[in-house]
Amino acid sequence: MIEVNEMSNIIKTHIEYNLKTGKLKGEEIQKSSRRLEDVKHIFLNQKMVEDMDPNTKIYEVETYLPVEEGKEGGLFFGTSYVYPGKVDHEFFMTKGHFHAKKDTAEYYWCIEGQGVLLLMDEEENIEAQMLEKGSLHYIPGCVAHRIANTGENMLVVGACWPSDAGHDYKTIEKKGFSVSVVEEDGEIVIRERES
Ligand code: PAN
Ligand code: ZN
Repeated sequence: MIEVNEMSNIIKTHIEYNLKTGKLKGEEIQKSSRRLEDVKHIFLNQKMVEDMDPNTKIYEVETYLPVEEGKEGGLFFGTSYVYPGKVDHEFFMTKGHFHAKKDTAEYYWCIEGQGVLLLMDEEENIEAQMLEKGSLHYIPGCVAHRIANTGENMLVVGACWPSDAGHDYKTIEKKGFSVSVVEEDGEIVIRERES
């Protein structure tokens, strides 16, 4: 291998991205986790939620935010890990959101696992895309997005989005998604929500 001359101005970046696992490493990487008690309202069967351990892990996110949140022209990067599991028939999933600056897009790609990406526009039209290792997903602006883990192992999804996009969780908290990702007779089904 050709060695890098120490006097050259080639620098190493201080962020590592594991291409196999999606893991981000480095001092600037932020981590957050969502347990059942943090996201309990997203699930249909609230009675079942009450019977489960509130500490059940639902998902974790690692983010690299190299510029200030809200700055125009920058990009953010992240890896989301959704645990396998269900509340009643409904698969574990992320809260989901529109971007606060509505017309901002995002890329998702599936690193590991199996799942469904739910996309919902402002008229509540739904598109469900299959997440499987290597799948790439372009999420247009003004479209809410949520991922559900329909497999038996961790679902790992990478993301890249504009640093001025922000997150609007309130609209989804109030209206919800118009469909759920559920298991029915051993099959994965996109079901209209009644409530
Ligand atoms: C992702 C999501 C991440 C967690 O990085 O923020 O998957 O989902 P919630 O934000 O819905 O809890 C993204 O879409 N950023 O814009
Ligand atoms: Zn987003």
